[in-house]
Amino acid sequence: MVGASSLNRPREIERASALLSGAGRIVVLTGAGISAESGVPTFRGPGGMWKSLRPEDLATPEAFRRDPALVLEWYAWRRALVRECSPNPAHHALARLALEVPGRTTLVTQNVDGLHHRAARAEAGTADPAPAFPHEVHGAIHRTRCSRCGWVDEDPQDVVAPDLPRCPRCAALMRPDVVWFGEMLDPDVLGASFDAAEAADVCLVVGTSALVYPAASVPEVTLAAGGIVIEVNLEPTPLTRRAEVSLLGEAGQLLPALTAYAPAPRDGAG
Ligand code: BJW
Ligand code: ZN
Repeated sequence: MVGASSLNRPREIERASALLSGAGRIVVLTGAGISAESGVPTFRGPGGMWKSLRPEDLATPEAFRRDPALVLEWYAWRRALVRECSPNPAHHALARLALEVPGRTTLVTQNVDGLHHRAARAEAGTADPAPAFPHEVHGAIHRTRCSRCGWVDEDPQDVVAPDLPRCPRCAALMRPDVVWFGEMLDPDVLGASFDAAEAADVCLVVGTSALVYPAASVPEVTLAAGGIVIEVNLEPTPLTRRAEVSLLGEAGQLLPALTAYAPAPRDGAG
């Protein structure tokens, strides 16, 4: 397996593009890096949120029990930040890829920012372009859910302490509808993601440090089933040595180039 350097990038882009164009099925796993060019901070690496903040203070159920106001304020800040951001060319390229042959490409994202959804609606010109909506394995920041009964609020108000938001059904505290460390992922969402990974000839992995499990297993499932991995990242990750092609660079530049080919509809897709 050959990792590309920035020196051989043009040929490697061509090779990756040919592999994508020839694939019967594709699964795409995205992480925070795909939204970095939209202005959404990543978690790890230079400028990442975990450089100045501790995940155990903000992204665990224990942190929420200990200091719900602190956790809710952090999420309110992030929700406001995301509202001001827009999908970038990488989100748009993936939306087009998923829409061009319905059923061929499955998007799986660890991101909670909703930018894939916004790109999908813009590319499709409809409110519900289902094939281009990703499986959001870590939830969605714009929703809240009851910490006790699970009731979901699709359009919550940002409530500032001391009036913390409470469930209209059982009065327990509402929390972000995201997956924190130590919590289980939704088995249906994770199962659908692994099914797509297993069926895929190519797993395209974009902008993730590939450190957080079980999401990081998505490319591993494709590899175990005999498929290949194409990786797009600013820097090498633990996955890089197992990638057929590793492209080092910005997702917003590389993805439009990678996906700009005429796809051949394949038997069995759809
Ligand atoms: C660019 C770019 C540009 C920048 N272009 N690229 C197996 C082994 C070891 C540990 C575990 C394991 N299984 C489970 C665990 C524990 C834990 C885990 O994985 N820990 C590891 C960190 C060690 N996992 C869990 O706890 C999960 N739950 C679970 O396993 O339940 C079962 C269980 C329960 C109890 C006991 C035992 C088992 C849940 C994980 C939930 C993660 N939650 C978060 C927060 C979500 C909500 C929120 O956003 O607030 O999810 S943490 C954070 O990390 C967030 C992300 O989705 C996730 C992944 O981060 P991501 O997307 O990879 O971002 P970065 O910042 O790490 O990387 C960005 C990358 O982009 C970098 O590589 C850059 O180079 C690149 N980049 N700009 C291209 N322009
Ligand atoms: Zn409730």
